[in-house]
Amino acid sequence: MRTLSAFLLGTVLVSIATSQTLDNCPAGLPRDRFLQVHGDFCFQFVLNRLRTHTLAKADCESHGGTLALVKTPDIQAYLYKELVITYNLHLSKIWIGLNDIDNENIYKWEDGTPLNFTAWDSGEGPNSGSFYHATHHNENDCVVIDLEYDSKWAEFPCDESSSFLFFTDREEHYYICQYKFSASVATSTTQSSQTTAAPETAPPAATTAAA
Ligand SMILES: [Ca+2]
Repeated sequence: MRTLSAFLLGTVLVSIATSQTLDNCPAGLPRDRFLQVHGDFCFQFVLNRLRTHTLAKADCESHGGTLALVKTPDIQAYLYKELVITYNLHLSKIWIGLNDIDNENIYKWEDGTPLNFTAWDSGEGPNSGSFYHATHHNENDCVVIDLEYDSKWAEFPCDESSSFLFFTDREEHYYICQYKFSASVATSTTQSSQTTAAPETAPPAATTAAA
């Protein structure tokens, strides 16, 4: 019985912890199955609209985040698992927060940190030595994880790709935003939990109107 009680208590504590960390994601994001917590970050899988890298990056930044920073094998594996198993995508290309816009062939993460871990597909990346990279690297400055190739990384134009003659195509893909936990939200959550010990009542109308 003691073991069962400990198990139930543990389950409740884990549930509370999970709930609190989701609460610490930016307030403006929809709380749905596309918002997840992994490690110390919130990840928002934007899989219902296609955007250029420039617009995808701006969307993440509008909520205080960046495109996903895939700095470790753990995050690479996590994103791959969620995209393929949870969201059932298999051929899509997904923007991440890696580019060589500032210095050609010197890739860095959107938060300014240099590249250590990499998962380039064969023939992709500055050190691939491929003919494709040698002939296309100037126009390819942004990076996707390519589910068609086991989630390996590939270089693409950030906004438009050349097509026939003088025509161009907009380079639009799904994307993943990454957010640090919000300290202000964490503080307000703590305060809120301290003040809700009393029976719940509706907030005074005057307070709502003043806000
Ligand atoms: Ca480039």
